[in-house]
Amino acid sequence: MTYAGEMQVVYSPQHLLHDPATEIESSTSHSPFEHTGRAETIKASLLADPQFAFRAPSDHGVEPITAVHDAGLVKFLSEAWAEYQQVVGARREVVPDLFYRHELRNEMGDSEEPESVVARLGWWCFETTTPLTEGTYAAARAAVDTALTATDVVLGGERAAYGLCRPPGHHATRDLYGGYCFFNNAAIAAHEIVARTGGKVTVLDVDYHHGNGTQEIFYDRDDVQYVSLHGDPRRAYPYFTGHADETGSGRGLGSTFNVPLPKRMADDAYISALSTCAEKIAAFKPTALIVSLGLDTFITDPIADLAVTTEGFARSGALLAQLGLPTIVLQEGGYDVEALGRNVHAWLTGFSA
Ligand code: SP5
Ligand code: ZN
Repeated sequence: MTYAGEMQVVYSPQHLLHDPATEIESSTSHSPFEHTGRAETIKASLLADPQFAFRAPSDHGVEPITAVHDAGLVKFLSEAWAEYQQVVGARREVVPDLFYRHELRNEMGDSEEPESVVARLGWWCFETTTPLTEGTYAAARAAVDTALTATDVVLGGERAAYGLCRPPGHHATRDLYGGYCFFNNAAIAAHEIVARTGGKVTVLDVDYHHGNGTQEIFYDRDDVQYVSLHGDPRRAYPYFTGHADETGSGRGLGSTFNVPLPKRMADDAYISALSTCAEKIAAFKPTALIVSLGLDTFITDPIADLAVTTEGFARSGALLAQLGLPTIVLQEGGYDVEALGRNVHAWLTGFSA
């Protein structure tokens, strides 16, 4: 049976293979905010509604990833956990002890990628909250395949598709992983659409946190627009990017648009900011839209400070549907797990209504 407003959902149980037990954050080691239960509660919420048709991702290989990321990052993530077990000792999960910073070698020239796995962790990772577990690489590859399969669905003629990506992607840069992200699912999908169709693409990032990775990957390009609204980096992770004066460089000048938001912003003001973003998108005239859908703007999210409600998510989806673009919605953050399933459901249902 098919339903009028049916939407394809791409989901893979492979995400369960990325299962860190701890996160080092705020100078403490605690159970991770980003955990397997997040994707499982979203899955359960959408499965309960026959409007959503589930499918598994298909294998797209590594080439779409290396089109966006340094091949060295892919190689490192494929081998680091196992190598660490051999060299350092048996560990459930692996985090860097130190990070490479260019200032360590001021006036000495830049370093090459080191050989030690401990040093390579600090070469490819930028922070401490993103542990590698035994199955992290397989899960991250499946998240990319999830994004690319949702992309196939939309390039095949569907109005929209949702990729239940986990781990998320928008903090991963060309060369670095972190912020719970390994491969930048949305950026890989956006580049793939440009490569396959020659059309322009917009990535609209509504996660609470600025998508520093997506911005960095497309900063000098004029074929992919990056639009983000997020907690002001003067108070919010990732702190070093996402200010309003970051607008792109070279050919990409004007193709990046950041809207930093104040604390406790609620639905009406949020929807007004989102409308401004929709106008920017319409002016760019993309052929497709990718939404990096974070629900951590929610009023009771444990690691954020905005005040969007479930109704605000439904209104957000409805507003963006008015752009009339083929749309691929990809899961990013959202950590109030009790509410996460119904918030994703509200957003997607608002879009489809
Ligand atoms: C994909 C995504 O949403 N990544 C977010 C990564 C944020 N990680 C660090 C968050 C630090 C929050 N500190 C708030 C303390 C609340 N106890
Ligand atoms: Zn986030």
